[in-house]
Amino acid sequence: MADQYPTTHSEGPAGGWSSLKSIARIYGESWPTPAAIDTLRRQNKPGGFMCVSCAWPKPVNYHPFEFCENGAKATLWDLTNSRCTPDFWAEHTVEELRGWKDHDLEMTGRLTHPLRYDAGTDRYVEVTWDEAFQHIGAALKRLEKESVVFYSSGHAGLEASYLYALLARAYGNNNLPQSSNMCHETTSVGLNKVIGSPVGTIVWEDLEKADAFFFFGQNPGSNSPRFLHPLQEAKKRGAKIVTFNPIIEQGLVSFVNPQDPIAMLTGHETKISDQYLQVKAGGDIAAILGLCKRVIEADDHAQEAGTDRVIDCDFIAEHTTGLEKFAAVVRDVRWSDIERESGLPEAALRQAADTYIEAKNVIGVYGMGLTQHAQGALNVAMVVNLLLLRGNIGRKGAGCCPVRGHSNVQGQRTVGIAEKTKLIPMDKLKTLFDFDPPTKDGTTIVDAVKGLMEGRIKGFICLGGNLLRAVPDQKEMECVWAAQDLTVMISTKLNRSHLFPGKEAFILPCLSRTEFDQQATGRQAVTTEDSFSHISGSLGKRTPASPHLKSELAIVAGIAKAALDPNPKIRWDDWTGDYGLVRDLIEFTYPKDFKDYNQRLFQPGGFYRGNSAHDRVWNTEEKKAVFTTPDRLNALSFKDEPGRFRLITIRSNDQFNTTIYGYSDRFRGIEGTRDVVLMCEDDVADAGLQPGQTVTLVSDFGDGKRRELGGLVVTLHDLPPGTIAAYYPECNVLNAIDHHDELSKTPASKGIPVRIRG
Ligand SMILES: Nc1nc2c(c(=O)[nH]1)N[C@H]1C(S)=C(S)[C@@H](COP(=O)(O)OP(=O)(O)OC[C@H]3O[C@@H](n4cnc5c(=O)[nH]c(N)nc54)[C@H](O)[C@@H]3O)O[C@H]1N2
Ligand SMILES: Nc1nc2c(c(=O)[nH]1)N[C@H]1C(S)=C(S)[C@@H](COP(=O)(O)OP(=O)(O)OC[C@H]3O[C@@H](n4cnc5c(=O)[nH]c(N)nc54)[C@H](O)[C@@H]3O)O[C@H]1N2
Ligand SMILES: [Mo]
Repeated sequence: MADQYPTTHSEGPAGGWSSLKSIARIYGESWPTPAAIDTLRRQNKPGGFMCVSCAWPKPVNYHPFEFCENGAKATLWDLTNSRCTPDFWAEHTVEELRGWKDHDLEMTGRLTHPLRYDAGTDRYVEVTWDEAFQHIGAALKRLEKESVVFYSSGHAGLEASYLYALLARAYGNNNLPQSSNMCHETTSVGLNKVIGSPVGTIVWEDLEKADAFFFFGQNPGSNSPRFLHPLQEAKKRGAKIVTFNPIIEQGLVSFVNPQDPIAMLTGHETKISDQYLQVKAGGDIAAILGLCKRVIEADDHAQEAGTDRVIDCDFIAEHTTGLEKFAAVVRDVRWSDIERESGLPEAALRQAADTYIEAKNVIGVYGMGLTQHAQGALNVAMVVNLLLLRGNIGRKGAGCCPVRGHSNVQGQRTVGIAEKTKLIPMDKLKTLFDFDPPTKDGTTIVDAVKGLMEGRIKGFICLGGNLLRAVPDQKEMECVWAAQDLTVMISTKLNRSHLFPGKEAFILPCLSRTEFDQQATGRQAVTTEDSFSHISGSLGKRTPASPHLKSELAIVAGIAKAALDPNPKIRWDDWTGDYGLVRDLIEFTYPKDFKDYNQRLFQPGGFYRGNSAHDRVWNTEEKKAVFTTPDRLNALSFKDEPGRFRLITIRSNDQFNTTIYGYSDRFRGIEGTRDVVLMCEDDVADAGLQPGQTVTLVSDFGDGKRRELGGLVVTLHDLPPGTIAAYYPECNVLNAIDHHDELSKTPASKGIPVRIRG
């Protein structure tokens, strides 16, 4: 019977031939010349360009093709033959385009000309760069300084990002939220709180020395596929992998390396996870408590028996604080409570804990499955608790590995894109540029959206991204976004955020990192920082998609010149002509991180800017690594009730965030549609539904606002009862802007309370 139902199946191991087929589909669709392959060959290599997709590091000993399915798609997507020219707007009004799907908007191709919105005809029309800058400058001068937000998605390189942050501060505010406010802000705040470092602590060599990897809510097969290579190597030398994830993700089950000809011919797959624990959405606090309970119990037994201790007593005494209080709670908590809250049996947790104990060096990996919860920071602190017990931070082969999203999302924060003033060396800015930087903290994304809703925010500049589609309360956002005085989108492709223009609205098309960037002093390189804090130069070689494009840096400089009063210390033209001068400024501002920056641009694998926790220096308030005592057993902001589900919003491997490449989520066996809600068989039956039935999800956040998403086909999937899943960004109409991590304000996109209407 079951096979008559719409149900999902996995299409074999991650990677392999289907990965190449999937790349070939994009390749065939959008870039039919062999030169594209040459571009891929240079991806992530010294002297080549750094991937436009995710922030996974670039190894020193790279593969002949150092890219993955995901990165290849992102590159080819940028290199498309299609163009969204001014002619396109002759045929379509903005109103009409609002009915288009994300995929179809992006398929119009690369944006070619600067555009201004014309309300009379409801179309974008061509403008010159000069006109665009003058209008934007004049509007910024008219607006109150606090009412403008300077958003950036993690695409732009370090040089443009540094100048963008300078633009905001010279203009007069610190309103510099970034995509990480919806992503790893939980790490920037939560990890920093407990180990004094806002970023992961491991480097490439640690991957090669780890004996076990514990994965919590990160999906390397889809989102950082090059991670599968070191994992495969790790498995070959006998390392163990334990995974906590409500969904069985194919990339965490098995992998065929598409760059290994023998594996490709023999179909030899590497089994990835030794143990896969389908934790309930939001159940990781209880699950990790279970692991810690077993570790403490084993240590108590060792003490009684007089054998070797299980916890690392020397490390704990010298480097940590708070163990006693934490251990007391761990001893007290009942297995029955842990089982109920995590959805995992005691025996399975004990087995996982034994793997943890047996491994000398352990890396804790995590992603959005931990960060995007109401108690995301506590989730992160729990991973750190587990690692600290056996000294697994700041030692070779061990550490904490949050896997970042956009290619330069981490680096943008490093060079000043931050709303929190305490993170910025304002004195250095004052010395360098002779102005008084604003002292008030700026807005997070959540605060910016609330500011829009309350009418306080009146102008938005977006350096990349598709903010309207990425944030909660999307329907309301569409109205309040369009009510602004000024919207400026610096973009490569058309997206939904362009379709709700403010009173004055501009789309400014920029170069992609794959493209040749020619300026007054010659060809320019840009730099990015990866998840392991390594910085690499990137040189684009392709002919730009249109002769009218400008680099992101040049666009930022153009806006700044028009919006700010002249200042002899702020030399926008010189900097635009020579990005090396901007790198000098960055080195002056952050001397420890960027020593000899211009000389080390093309160091293989990138140059390391260091990490205090990696060296066991703890920049926390306590000057120690902190054990956090949890005050609750799950990461949700609501209780279970009959008929209420925990909705996970998921990404397919055929999308990069709001960019939808196609409708094939082949790892999960979902083809041809994204309009599905994945549920387990018991939940479907208990809710009185039928597989294949079309349903509406209704938010159960309880603030009285109506939030619904209809047209979703009930599809059977292997999930823990009570946990259901549907795609991001479509589901963002269901989440509330007030539903976010308590500490960092990262929207809680992985545990949205919903009901189902048949
Ligand atoms: N192909 C592709 N690559 C990408 C992106 C993309 O959209 N597409 N996006 C990029 C960006 S910006 C980012 S931030 C990263 C995101 O990469 P990831 O951090 O991997 O993010 P997600 O895929 O959203 O979620 C990760 C996993 O969390 C699991 N999960 C959900 N809820 C829970 C929970 O409560 N507990 C646990 N243990 N697991 C849970 C989900 O089943 C999913 O497998 O990827 C980057 N790379
Ligand atoms: N429900 C739910 N919501 C989520 C998430 C989730 O898991 N669930 N994930 C969150 C996460 S992790 C993130 S990071 C955000 C993503 O949020 P954003 O970063 O705002 O969104 P993207 O989809 O990455 O932005 C895509 C657009 O960026 C532009 N672009 C692409 N390349 C470039 C470039 O090189 N330069 C410039 N200037 N523009 C470029 C293109 O115009 C493209 O349309 O969404 C968040 N929202
Ligand atoms: Mo992200």
